Amino acid sequence: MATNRTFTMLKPDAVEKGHIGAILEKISASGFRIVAMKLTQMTTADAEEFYAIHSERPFFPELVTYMTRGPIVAAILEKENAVDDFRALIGATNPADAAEGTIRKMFADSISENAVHGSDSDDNAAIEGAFHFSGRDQF
Ligand code: RTP
Ligand code: MG
Repeated sequence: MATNRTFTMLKPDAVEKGHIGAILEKISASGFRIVAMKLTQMTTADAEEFYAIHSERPFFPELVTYMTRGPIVAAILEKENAVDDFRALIGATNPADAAEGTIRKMFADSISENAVHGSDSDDNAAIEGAFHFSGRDQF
């Protein structure tokens, strides 16, 4: 597999609960290199654009409120097979279904507030990384 990139957000619930350090530790220990990273907060317009694919879903208003209620950590990560390996590391969308040892199993409480985002394809990783970071902020 070629070395490539994915995009993540540590979501407001994870930041509120003080889990930034523990989650980043797990990400680093799993072999991901941090290419870009910042603490930031999404506006309503940001969240509506970022999650536009879900705009017709019943949970969309709740998702936008959740994702904008406090700071997040946004980061671009690099590793062989980054997208698939990171989705495996975070676990299923619903932490109740997530495997033992995954980030969502360890740090998330519900399907709605599930601690972390991971891109679902190489194309989306590039789009989502560019949403949050200019080229000069990627290392
Ligand atoms: P993400 O995009 O954040 O990495 O999560 P995912 O691929 O595992 O799940 P996705 O289907 O893309 O859903 C995006 C986020 O919407 C919230 N959600 N709430 N209440 C619900 O039934 C529900 N379903 C999804 C979660 O925050 C989910 O991560
Ligand atoms: Mg998704």
